[in-house]
Amino acid sequence: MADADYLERIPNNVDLRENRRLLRALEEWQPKFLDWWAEMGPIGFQAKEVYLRTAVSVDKDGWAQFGYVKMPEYRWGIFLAEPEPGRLINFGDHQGQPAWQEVPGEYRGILRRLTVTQGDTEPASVEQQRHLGRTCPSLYDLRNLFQVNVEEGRHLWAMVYLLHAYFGRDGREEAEALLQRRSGDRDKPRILGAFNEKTPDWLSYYMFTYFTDRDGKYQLCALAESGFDPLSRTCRFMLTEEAHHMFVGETGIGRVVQRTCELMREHKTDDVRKVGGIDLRTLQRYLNFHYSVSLDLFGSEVSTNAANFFTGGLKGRFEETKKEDDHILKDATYPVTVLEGDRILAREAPALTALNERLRDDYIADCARGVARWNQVVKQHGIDFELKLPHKGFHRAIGSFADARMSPDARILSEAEWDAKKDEWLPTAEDLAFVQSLMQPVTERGKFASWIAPPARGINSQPIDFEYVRLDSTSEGG
Ligand code: BYC
Repeated sequence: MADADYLERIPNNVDLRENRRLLRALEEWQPKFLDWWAEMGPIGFQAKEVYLRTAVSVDKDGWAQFGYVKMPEYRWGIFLAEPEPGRLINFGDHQGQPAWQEVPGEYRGILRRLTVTQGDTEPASVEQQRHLGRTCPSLYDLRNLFQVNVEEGRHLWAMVYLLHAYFGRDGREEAEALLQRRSGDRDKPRILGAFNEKTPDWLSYYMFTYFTDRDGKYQLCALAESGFDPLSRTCRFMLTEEAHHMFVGETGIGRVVQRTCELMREHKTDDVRKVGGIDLRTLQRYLNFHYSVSLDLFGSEVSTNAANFFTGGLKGRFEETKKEDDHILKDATYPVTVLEGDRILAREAPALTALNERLRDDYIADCARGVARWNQVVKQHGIDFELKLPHKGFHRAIGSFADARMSPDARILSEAEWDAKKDEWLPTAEDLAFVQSLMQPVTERGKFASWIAPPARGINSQPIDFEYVRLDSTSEGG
């Protein structure tokens, strides 16, 4: 195992120096990545010093270092978790065989597709968030946004490394294409639905980092089980960074809930819009939207792709090795929620084809835990309101519920009923305009916008009023 080579042009712990061909290929890709970052990365602030965490090794303690960095100078590197000597394939038809260090020929196509699909989400999210810096609610939040952005950039590097190192010419072409697709572009959109949606305001951003980044966690956990060892090790290290992204989402929404409740109490009103807050019903509508588009990211309830990924040993279940079954699942079943006519039924399906649904169910249970924590805040303020996850069939575009019209509490509706009610359940143009009207930048140290409470603590033990972004570090406009 090579030590982390932090001083190289491309920091890495994969011994790049010893593999001249790969090094050259990645060094050719690097300026294209930087061009993409300049064109599609955060607008403004590129010349400002930001207090960022950079991955410098894969040690559990001390894998990152904090310091002021200008984003284009961030050390995007390639880091894989330490290899586990003697690691085996733990599930599917190849169970018990040594994990693959090279791509098995028979799975080349599927593995490439999985790698590309994962890789595509990373630049997509940076593109979606590129306008947000200008309306930040505080320097603390601005820094967190940029931290997430540069790390998504690093996650793109992680997938591009795999494509270049293991998939030859096809891989190099895919790596180019990852820089050419654009979130929301009609002609060359990003691959998965949620990554073509807009993230127009900071409430959407927190919802995205809570719900959509959490899909990232579950997909990465499933890929970390892969029998293709380089993919597994890459995903394991990405998960260490991913935790912060979900923290930004959970605490972000929690702070909005907190502020809203404070305003409700202080002004004795539910209508906190008048006093510069975001009312709980609007929060619920945003939640409904982001949760439902994130549920789509798990694919159809019944999927032969998912069965093939598993049987081939390429993508496992969440916490595969902790499960006590045969890890082959040929005889097992799993209850899948589907729509038949206008009835919602739980049907036992073959466990192999139900793997998307199973991962989605693990994800739903995790989402519910954060919602319960936000509801605690509401309760502590003595307010009678509960945020809820809608039914998993609500507002879906993929799978059994894709063509259905359904209320959040799972009533099947006619088109006319849906049209009459949908504005109660999903953000309206007016909601978006109102939230947008609150998005006035707050960049004074230690100050926060009216609609969000300060965090409980700062980053890396720094005080809350720390200068997380040095806005006067150059003369470039913000
Ligand atoms: N939108 O059998 P099906 C993250 C396609 S997020 C559009 O139902 P399958 C991050 C599907 O591709 C994690 N298309 O599903 C978060 C297939 O197309 P083809 C990203 C969709 O294949 C925040 C067809 O429908 N990682 O890291 O079992 C910030 C039938 O597919 C969608 C991964 O997703 C959709 N929502 O599973 C930054 C892991 N859903 O083949 C980053 C890698 C399905 O007919 N990807 N389709 O052309 C996978 O494991 C699988 O591709 C999926 C879909 C789970 C996405």
